[in-house]
Amino acid sequence: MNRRPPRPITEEEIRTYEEDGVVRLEGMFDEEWCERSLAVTLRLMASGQGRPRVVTKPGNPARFYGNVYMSKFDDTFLSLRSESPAPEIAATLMRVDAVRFFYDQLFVKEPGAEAPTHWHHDLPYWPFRGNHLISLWIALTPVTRASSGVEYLLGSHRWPKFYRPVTIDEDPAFANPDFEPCPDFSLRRGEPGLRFQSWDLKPGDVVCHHPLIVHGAGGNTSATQLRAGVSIRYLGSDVQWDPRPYTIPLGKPSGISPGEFPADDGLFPVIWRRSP
Ligand SMILES: O=C(O)CCC(=O)C(=O)O
Repeated sequence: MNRRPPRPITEEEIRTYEEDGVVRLEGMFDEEWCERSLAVTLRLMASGQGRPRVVTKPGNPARFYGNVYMSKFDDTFLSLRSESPAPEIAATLMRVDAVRFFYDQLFVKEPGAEAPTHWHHDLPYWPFRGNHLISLWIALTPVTRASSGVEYLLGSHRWPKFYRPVTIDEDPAFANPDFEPCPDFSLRRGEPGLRFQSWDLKPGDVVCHHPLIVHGAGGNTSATQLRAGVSIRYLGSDVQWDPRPYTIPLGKPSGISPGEFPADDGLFPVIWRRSP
């Protein structure tokens, strides 16, 4: 299994990430990473282990399945977060010399699963402020728009917006009434200024996105193709602890006050440093 990106990330790719809020990098994770991670994913879906969230629509058993913190109990996901190319890619795109792990999350849509991924951006779910939070959505299966490829609104990470979080199962524990609901941008295609982007992906491709880029996805309209991705989230250096209500319950970083960098090596371990 490859530990480093198979080629250097280019300055142009870093600038694309900065300007658009998202960049797709092809072929970053080898077949063994994808096969092993997918095998564990299927086992978790069958066993119910972890903190699954599952959404189906009436009369259709096909699931939109999510899980979080798999690396806390599974060795494959532990190595994927720490010993794969992922942390180096994160550090390079954020232009930082070290990254801390935040959490990992599975997003799987079985063939025919109708539930959409509601349009949202990620930062309102998290007890942080800052720019150095990045998600690497690693494709474990082939992905197309038809099989629910995630769509991104390019440049939306610079909008002056902070939309109300909405989980896949619309958990009210996240529905912060202080924030406006995120519009359903799929109804606004063709509107000037909205630049939609999604990619067909092969296993091992990765889409890296900024915490404020607005994104969403339709259901999986393929009758045969499972769509599975794992999002690994990392922190860089400008992040500030911002314990707002309605954010994910992480525990409190020890000895950290609001506004400070969350330097808690237990909760957010440093897992990658640039070699001198
Ligand atoms: O895979 C999906 O449907 C959603 C992914 C997502 O929202 C994320 O990675 O932040």
